[in-house]
Amino acid sequence: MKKIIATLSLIILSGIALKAQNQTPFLWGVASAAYQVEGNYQADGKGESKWDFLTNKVGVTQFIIGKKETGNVAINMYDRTQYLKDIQLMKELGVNSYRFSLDWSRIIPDGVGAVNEKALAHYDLLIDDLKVAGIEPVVTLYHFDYPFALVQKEGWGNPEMINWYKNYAKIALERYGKKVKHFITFNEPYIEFFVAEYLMNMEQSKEPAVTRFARGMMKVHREMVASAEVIKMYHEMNLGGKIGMTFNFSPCSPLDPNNPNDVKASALQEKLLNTVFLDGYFKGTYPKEVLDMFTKYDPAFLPTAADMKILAANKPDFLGVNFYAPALVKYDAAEPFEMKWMDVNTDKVKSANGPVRPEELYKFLVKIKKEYNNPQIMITENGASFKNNEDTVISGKVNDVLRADYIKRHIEAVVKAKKEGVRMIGYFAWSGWDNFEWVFGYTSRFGLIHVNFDTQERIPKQSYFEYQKLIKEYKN
Ligand code: IFM
Repeated sequence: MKKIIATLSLIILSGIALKAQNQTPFLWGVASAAYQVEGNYQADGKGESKWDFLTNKVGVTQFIIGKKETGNVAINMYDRTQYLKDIQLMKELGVNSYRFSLDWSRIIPDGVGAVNEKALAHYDLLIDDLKVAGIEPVVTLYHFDYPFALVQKEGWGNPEMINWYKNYAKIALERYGKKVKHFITFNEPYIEFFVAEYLMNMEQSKEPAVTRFARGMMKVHREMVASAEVIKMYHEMNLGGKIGMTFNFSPCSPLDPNNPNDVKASALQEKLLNTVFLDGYFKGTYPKEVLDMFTKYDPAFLPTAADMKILAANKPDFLGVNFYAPALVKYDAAEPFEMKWMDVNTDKVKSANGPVRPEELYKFLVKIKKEYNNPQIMITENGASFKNNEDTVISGKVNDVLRADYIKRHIEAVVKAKKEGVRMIGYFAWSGWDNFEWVFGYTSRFGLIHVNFDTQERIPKQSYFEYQKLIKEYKN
């Protein structure tokens, strides 16, 4: 009896202590995004989205993988019967949180007009179902996709987009703000505009690549401003949770440290890929070199003083870090900005996103701690897809040894950084399930759970069991 009372008091006391410090326990989770997993692309009055259009009408995957694939069915996670099974798989995995995104084109089908109650009710139920299972929802408001009606008005090329996004975000925050404790305003603006749009326009556009990159930066900048405004709105609502924005980061190093051209290219790429976002997000400034360069290539690139003031004044509660691989930078006069970094990988192991070097994640986290005043950091995505056949089902099992090893070593890097005082608040593996990988369609698998895209059958892979073990080991 005494023992039971002592244990109970300990539980209550640690609860009070966490509350007093306004802390939630460390979040161990898996991540996904609406267009990549939901399917059911016309259910409950959903409007057409940018990616519905790109996949169905433009056939964008054709340029990259030579065949047309869409997210029309994806992995069927809009369907409650399906997602309840997936919640069960998360429970068995041992995660205490799930990061997913809302689909703006479901909630406001034409982007700015009538609100679709059916879609709001769907996400309400999903959030409740997760909570019943003991899984905290971490909600991304925007992950690459938005209503097609707004694409027709130039999307982020139009300054009004900031207001349209704020209107949508307000509806979502008012509806879910009391039960969701972590929101993310945007996911990876760099990838959304530089890489995805660049890849998609490669064939058609006659403009030099550097100009297209610079135009992309103006759209990125608008998302940064929209994010800061929504952070302000959220703080004014006083809901007691946290809000941040997620960026993809790839710490840079020269491919050949003895080649001065590689060294110079790498220093510039570090600013373009990482510093520009960290400075913009935490300090409300952009590196001068980067500003000058974008203004040179796109004279319309003009962040105003008022924009920068909004960025500087509205501090996020945490930084969302998506880390896959560092960038090895090679000077190449023929490439945009005279450098190449994508597909540069001299390591033996080839992951789709670059070299597998968890120590670079550790160093990067420590660097943020030192240079940006030790902010709270959530690893909002970390994972890998390999160009081998480790995702093949053999006798009902998937032995993805490379992914299991990748997850293990990156978690160790996070734990090490945490021990050294980096304020880590969560780790999310990308992804829980194999899903629709944008321009690569269904050809690039990142899941801890294998999905048969024809039958929707799920098979937990070796990496799922490895993650399960690691969560148990590091939970406390
Ligand atoms: O699938 C994507 C995700 O949508 C954004 N971050 C990177 C993942 C893997 O490429």
